[in-house]
Amino acid sequence: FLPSRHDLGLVAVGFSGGQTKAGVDAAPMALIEAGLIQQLEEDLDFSVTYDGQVHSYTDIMPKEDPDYRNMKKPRAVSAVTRALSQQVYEHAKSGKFVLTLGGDHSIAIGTVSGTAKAARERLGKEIAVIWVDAHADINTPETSGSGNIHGMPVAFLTGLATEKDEDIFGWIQDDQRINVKKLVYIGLRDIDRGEKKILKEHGIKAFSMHDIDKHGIGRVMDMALGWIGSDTPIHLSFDVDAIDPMWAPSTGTPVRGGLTLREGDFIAECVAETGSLIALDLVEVNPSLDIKGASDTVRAGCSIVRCALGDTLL
Ligand code: B3U
Ligand code: MN
Ligand code: MN
Repeated sequence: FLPSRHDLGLVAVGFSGGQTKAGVDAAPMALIEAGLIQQLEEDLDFSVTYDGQVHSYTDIMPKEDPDYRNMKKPRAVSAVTRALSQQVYEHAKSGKFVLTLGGDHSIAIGTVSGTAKAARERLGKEIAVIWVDAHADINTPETSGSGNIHGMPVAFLTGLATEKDEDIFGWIQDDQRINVKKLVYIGLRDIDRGEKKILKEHGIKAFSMHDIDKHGIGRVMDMALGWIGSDTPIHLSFDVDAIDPMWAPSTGTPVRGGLTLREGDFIAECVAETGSLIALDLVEVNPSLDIKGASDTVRAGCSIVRCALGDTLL
């Protein structure tokens, strides 16, 4: 069921509306300027389909966007993720691996819904999602303390949060959703009280930094991939803040005590090794924060992408 080994669809999403800090919209250009596309084409032999633009979706932005159910910019995030979902779906439906460069993590509402639907149609399968992050991003609008939608994408993708209004995520259909039992977290270390309750209640598989310290990243990856099982298409959603700020400081909500640079790459390598990876998101790189560390953060991002695409496997 693999996407044809070396066809890749790239979507660059310059969107920051899922949180309040400017600058995360500049990440796709920074990653591309660092040579990412060239590395994919020349070193990894991918044929890259890219429309050559960083999408900011200005033409579909709502004129007015007051808070709703505690969510900030709900109509903007909804409109952007709805359009992105269609872009990702089209790449995936045509059998391409889909690489999405964010943007803040709210964009995963678009990417995961797109691959979930395409995998059902093309492969007749439910996808698994590996969410690598310091945070669980599974707040519902009601449990969220911040109202920032980048802390809620998993709740909307699993159906734990729903909304009827088509302009506020009501467009998400069942075939675009994922199963909570096919979701695995790695790298968690900053989880809200309400999120902990949700993880427990729904028996969601999660490997925190504590688990990584206890078992080592090798065993954790065996357990994570064992939970998913073989023959399951995998969407990897990688928040750069999973990596310790020592290597990736330029991100909106850095949390100390994270993955080493190698542990981050190792996670991507292990997923690549399964041969089941169908899509990758790289999000939350913000080159305007911690300017000194911006080039390190961009380099870490490029490295994760290359590893997920099999660069470092023998
Ligand atoms: N859980 C908090 C903080 C947070 C989530 N994702 C990031 N930060 N990057 C929230 O706002 O929901
Ligand atoms: Mn995140
Ligand atoms: Mn995060």
